[in-house]
Amino acid sequence: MTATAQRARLPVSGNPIIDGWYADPELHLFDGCFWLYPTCSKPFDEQTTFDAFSSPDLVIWTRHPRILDFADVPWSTNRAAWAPSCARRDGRYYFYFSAGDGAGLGVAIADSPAGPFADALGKPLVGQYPHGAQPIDAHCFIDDDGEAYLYFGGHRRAVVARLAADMTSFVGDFIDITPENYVEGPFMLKRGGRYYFMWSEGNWSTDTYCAAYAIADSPFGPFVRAGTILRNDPLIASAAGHHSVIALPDGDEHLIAYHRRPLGLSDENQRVVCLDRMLFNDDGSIAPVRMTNAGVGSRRIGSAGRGAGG
Ligand code: FUB
Repeated sequence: MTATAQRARLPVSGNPIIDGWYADPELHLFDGCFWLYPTCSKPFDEQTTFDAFSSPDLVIWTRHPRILDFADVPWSTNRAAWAPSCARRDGRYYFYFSAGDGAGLGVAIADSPAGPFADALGKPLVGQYPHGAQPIDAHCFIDDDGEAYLYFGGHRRAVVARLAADMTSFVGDFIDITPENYVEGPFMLKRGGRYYFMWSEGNWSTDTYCAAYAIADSPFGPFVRAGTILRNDPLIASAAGHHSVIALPDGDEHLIAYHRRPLGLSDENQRVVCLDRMLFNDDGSIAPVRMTNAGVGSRRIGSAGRGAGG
């Protein structure tokens, strides 16, 4: 029985949640539908497109192929399509993506979360290495007051800048927010008025990969490393990292989407996308995530339900 067929029989997502090699998932809830934006995990020169996935319940996922194709993004160098981030503002969808292993971060726009996305600028949104941060792994965070921020950075440096209302330019300077041990994959979650900044550490192609976090009172930090939230489990999977988190509406339940390498495999691109619960301790700290094979329970959120990025 295929993984897809097995999932269809069960009221749980199962892990991995989708078939195929994918990594760096960013999970959203738009109008009651879950949307997943991952990297196609394959050799850099073959990474020329992005796929998205949608689900009404976290169990059955529909693939939306080629929501952005580097054939339509000439400055991309047509390789290394990595780690996208999607944000909605005023009914339009903004898709931030890495191109060319340092060629730049781009932004593309669509009227639907399924795309097709069109490159907005005809050039990188970020083409330099501010404070030494490689322009990869963008994450767009929209605060409760409507202000939008773009976090990004590889090569062990993280930066953030405020996005202008057009979502395709910046207001002010890039600020170096690099926490201890930071490598790549930044993500921001706001809970209880506090800013939980998260990132990946180690080497994504080995067992050293993991994810950690810090808490601050401002989206600009300062971010002091508070602990590890996701790491290998020799009984479940290795090289777990590069995650995103959504808060489900009506409660304080959080789901973490991340990639990991199935046990017994060693090719760096053999990465699969998984979902598990992320729990907070009473003092507001994040409990280490327990990776599972079952994943999370089926959820249906009414179309009024709006989660992260909604
Ligand atoms: O998937 C390509 C790269 O691997 C990402 O940009 C990194 O964060 C790492 O997950």
